[in-house]
Amino acid sequence: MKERIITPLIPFRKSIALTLTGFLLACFAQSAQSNEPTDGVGGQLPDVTQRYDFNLDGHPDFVLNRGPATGIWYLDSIIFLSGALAPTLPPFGWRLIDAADFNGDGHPDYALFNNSTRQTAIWYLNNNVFISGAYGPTVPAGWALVAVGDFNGDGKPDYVLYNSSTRQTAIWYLNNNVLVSAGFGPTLPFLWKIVGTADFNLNGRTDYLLFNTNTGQTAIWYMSGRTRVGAVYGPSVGVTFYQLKGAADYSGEGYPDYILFNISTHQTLILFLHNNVSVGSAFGPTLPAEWTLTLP
Ligand SMILES: [Ca+2]
Ligand SMILES: [Ca+2]
Ligand SMILES: [Ca+2]
Ligand SMILES: [Ca+2]
Repeated sequence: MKERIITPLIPFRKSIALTLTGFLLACFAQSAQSNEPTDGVGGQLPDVTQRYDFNLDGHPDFVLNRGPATGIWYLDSIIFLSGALAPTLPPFGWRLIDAADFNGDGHPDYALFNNSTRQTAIWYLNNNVFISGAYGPTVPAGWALVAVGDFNGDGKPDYVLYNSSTRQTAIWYLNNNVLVSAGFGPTLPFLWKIVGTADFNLNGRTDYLLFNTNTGQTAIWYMSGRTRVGAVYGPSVGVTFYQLKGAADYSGEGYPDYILFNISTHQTLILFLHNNVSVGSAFGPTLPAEWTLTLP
């Protein structure tokens, strides 16, 4: 049974020992600080466009899902160009959490998380086509993979983990699918959750995008590595009609924008931002009835 579940993930590498050892070492010893970015590497801008640009035309796209099926909607800014089916996720607890280029071939890949086993996996894609899969580290009990972003400026996506009991975050620094080191990030306030990551103030450091599930308020936590160095409110998006799905630069001027999805009408809405300030909005395409927006 299990073999059948993991078939799409072969070849894979399991590294549970490395996972737990690395996590504990990093969490209980401060030596992991050596992995923090320095000013010397701070000038390298994370490519927020490429994160979700599946056909490599310079424009971020949408990832949709209908149950385990996924699809890509190719956009030119907020204009729908075409759609294509993408790989179907495995059964039994696997979810698509985020996308980024893990193996450095220029193509965004899927980051998957299994709610039951807490196993992570990377699905390497060429545009919308599944190439191969590999297991990433398994996260400890109580933790979940909630987002992906490059937090130490090495150009390689890292995991953002969240513990819903303690509301603590952690960053797991990866080399492709392999855990290199780990450390705690800031603890979220009650009722706030991480929606995604992006560099909102364009200082070359990846930031947290937070959402208050009670009030619909958004906030950006400016990060330096896994240290919070500032916090500002973004626009409130409410809790009634639109879900905040994530952020990427859809207007093409560099600043990440909010992507919202209306769960009733399936309309998408883009809030254009300059840093944390809303400078306009526009409707994007409306998704078909059975499909929901997954990414960004
Ligand atoms: Ca890739
Ligand atoms: Ca990294
Ligand atoms: Ca930043
Ligand atoms: Ca923008």
